[in-house]
Amino acid sequence: MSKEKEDLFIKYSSEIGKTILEEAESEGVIRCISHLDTDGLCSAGLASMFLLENEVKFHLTIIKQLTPGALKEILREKYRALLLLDLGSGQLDLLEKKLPVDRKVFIVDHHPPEKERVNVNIHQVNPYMFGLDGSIHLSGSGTAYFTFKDQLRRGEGAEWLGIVGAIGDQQDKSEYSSLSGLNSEIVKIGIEKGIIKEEIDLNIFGRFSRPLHKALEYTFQPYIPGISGDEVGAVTLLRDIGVELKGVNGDWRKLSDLTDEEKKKLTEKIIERIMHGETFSRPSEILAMHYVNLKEELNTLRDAREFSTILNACGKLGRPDVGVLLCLGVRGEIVGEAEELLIEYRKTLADYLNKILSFPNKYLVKKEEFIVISPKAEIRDTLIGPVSSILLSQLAEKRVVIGVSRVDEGKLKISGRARGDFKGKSIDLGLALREGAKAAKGIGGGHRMAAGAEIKQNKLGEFIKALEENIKKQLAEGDNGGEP
Ligand SMILES: [Mn+2]
Repeated sequence: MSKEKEDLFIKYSSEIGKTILEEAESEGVIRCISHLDTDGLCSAGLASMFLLENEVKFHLTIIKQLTPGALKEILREKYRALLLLDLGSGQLDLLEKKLPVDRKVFIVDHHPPEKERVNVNIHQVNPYMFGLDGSIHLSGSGTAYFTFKDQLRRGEGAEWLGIVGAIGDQQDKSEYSSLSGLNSEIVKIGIEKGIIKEEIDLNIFGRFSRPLHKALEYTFQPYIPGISGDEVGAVTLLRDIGVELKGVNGDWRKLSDLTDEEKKKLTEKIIERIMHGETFSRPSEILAMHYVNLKEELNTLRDAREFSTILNACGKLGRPDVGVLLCLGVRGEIVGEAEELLIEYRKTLADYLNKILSFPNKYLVKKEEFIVISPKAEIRDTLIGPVSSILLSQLAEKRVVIGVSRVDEGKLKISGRARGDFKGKSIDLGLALREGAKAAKGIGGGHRMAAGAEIKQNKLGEFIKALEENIKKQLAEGDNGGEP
């Protein structure tokens, strides 16, 4: 049944891709707008690849959100064809209201569409239109992949970008953190073409690229007590189990340099630590499905999770241009810039976490079902999402973390993260944030496990109250035989 839906989606997306190309060619240029996260950057990379290979001019901008203000500015320009990537489906009302009759918009997105029918100048590709779940089975870049793939002449690395985008949006929710649905269809095509390899290995960042003790120190998902964020702890653990830190040539050893025997010992030790620690991480999280780009020569860019993190750092630190160039296969100096951004990004996240966890009474507000990071923590708005994610992975007792960050104009940006399953139940955080934001006269929504909102600063109390009510309501309904 779902196969049929998938086939219909694939056929439809390819048709829209053809229409986009025809429109862009007849206009001579197309205006592209994409979202500032890994998935958005991969989507932008795929769209750029599609337009470059077909020799169509385009003007690309990466934005945080399609707000009324942002749309107004875009529509002030003279471009008549617009291509929205990894955004737009949640702003259909706004687009319909504001779009002049002589403009056409193409939306290639995977967020839940605001409504089914749209006016004739708005063309939308979205897995939800075919009953497919855009929160786990296909990302924005996956949607872009199916939209553009039949119009690509070379399409080198197109599958890779579809996969990295899905990883960036945390759609790796199947066994061993693997991809599913149409995402795994992209993986299959990549494997057939000989550019992608799947492998199950320790779930550690920097398998090919980082000294092992450093890689362990930087692993936060799963959170390993005494090792995550603790270089000395990581070195001690390796010494204890007799793993040499340096190889015979004097270079730091990486996870990929370990013998099977060493890897086995390390895995056992890590599982032991997790089981005895008071974190939520499950021992099974220590293994993960890894997606490897066989055509990539650089170790730092070969693993999909690592590539995704680098792109994320580029976006979050204000250099989406570096990210898009990486997606397009540009190497050389750009790689150095990206690696510096990653270092800065990790350091900033670690500093924030340190700050929050050192003064929990000052920066965290504990509610029955969730925990709030107070705006007093002064976390940069582009980093509040990742900080919430990491905090959730470290707090055993909570199902939801709500991060609140101040932005300009007296507004608050809210970024929530929820566990898929907690004490046998799950909630829809997108719905909860939408309801919370509604009560606070703001906007909100998103996916089940990751969602966001924007409200005025003086409305935080009302927002939290409505959010709490909605979460409790969802949990109560879950008792009555609703979705587990
Ligand atoms: Mn996305």
